[in-house]
Amino acid sequence: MGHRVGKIVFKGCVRQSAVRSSITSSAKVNTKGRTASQPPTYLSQPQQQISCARNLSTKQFIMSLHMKARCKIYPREKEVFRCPVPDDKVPWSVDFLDYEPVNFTSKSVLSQPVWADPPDPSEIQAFNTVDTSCNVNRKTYEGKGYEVVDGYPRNPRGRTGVTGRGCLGRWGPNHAADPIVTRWKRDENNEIVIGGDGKPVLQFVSVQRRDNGEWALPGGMVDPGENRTATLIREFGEEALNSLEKTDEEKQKIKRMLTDLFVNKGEVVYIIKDMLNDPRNTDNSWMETKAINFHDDDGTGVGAFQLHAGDDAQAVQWKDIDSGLELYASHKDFIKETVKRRNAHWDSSPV
Ligand code: RP5
Repeated sequence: MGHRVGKIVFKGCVRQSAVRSSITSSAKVNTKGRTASQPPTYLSQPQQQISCARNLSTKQFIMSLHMKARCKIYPREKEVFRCPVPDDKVPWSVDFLDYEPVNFTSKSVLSQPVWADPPDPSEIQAFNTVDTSCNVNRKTYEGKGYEVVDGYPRNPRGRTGVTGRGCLGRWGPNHAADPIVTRWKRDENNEIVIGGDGKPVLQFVSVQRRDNGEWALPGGMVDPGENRTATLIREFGEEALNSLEKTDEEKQKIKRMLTDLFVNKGEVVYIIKDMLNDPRNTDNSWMETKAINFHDDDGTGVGAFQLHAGDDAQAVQWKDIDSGLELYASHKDFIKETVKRRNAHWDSSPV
């Protein structure tokens, strides 16, 4: 297949879409011949030129930028280097004539397992809606919807330096669900521990991801047709309680316990629906999630569960929450929001 160039009109200005090469299994070559294994020279990031193209203040704009989704080397691939995208060139509305994204879709995605779309996105007729042909939600949580340019969905948060799907299965949004399970930290006398800022310390269930060793929420991808509560129960059971290794009877018990927690008793504090700053994101494929906080106020419900890592998690623990946490993707933002809503300890440093 040859290269295609498209032009679309956006908010009154005309821009040229990125030239795309075809999506093939050897798709590690960019449009100007740089292979994915040749590291590009990194450009400086002229902060003063930051564009407020999304109608945000400069501060809001910088905060909304996805940094992890522009990481230098694509996750799990030693030889796939993203084309560097300076902050001011992230928005599609800003011209970036030298933009040379690497086109990469992993072999496992191209082999079209059940969780992946066909290699050619023109076979998908249902972007921005629920695709009833396969029960996949292709809607975004971001604004009114995403653009589809030359048949390819376009990442609403802007350029990432990679086209294709990387290691994500779906063109456009890939939906996940994340449980934020919290309790108060207690001392040996069962008293709630107070942090340096005079506020009670929260703990949350965190898993260490097997793929990169980063600590994260025990979330996972929503299967076709699955509702999010079912995803939360399945993922929490597999990653934080090792349900996959249990007997059928134990599995049923875990499922009942988690249904009780997530459906009947759980105190749902809030729900966040957001696009994630996930290192797997590309220009055409990205992660979105619904994160739900379940809080166990007296620590006798889920707070008393015996945690045991399983499946994609190599470790699990109740982690103390404070501003020093480093977590996968945008998970720290979700934790910070939880802290705010529960008026819990965050930062001990003097103001
Ligand atoms: C994150 O990746 C989501 O928030 C969710 O926690 C996770 C889903 O992907 P896998 O863990 O299934 O790889 O962006």
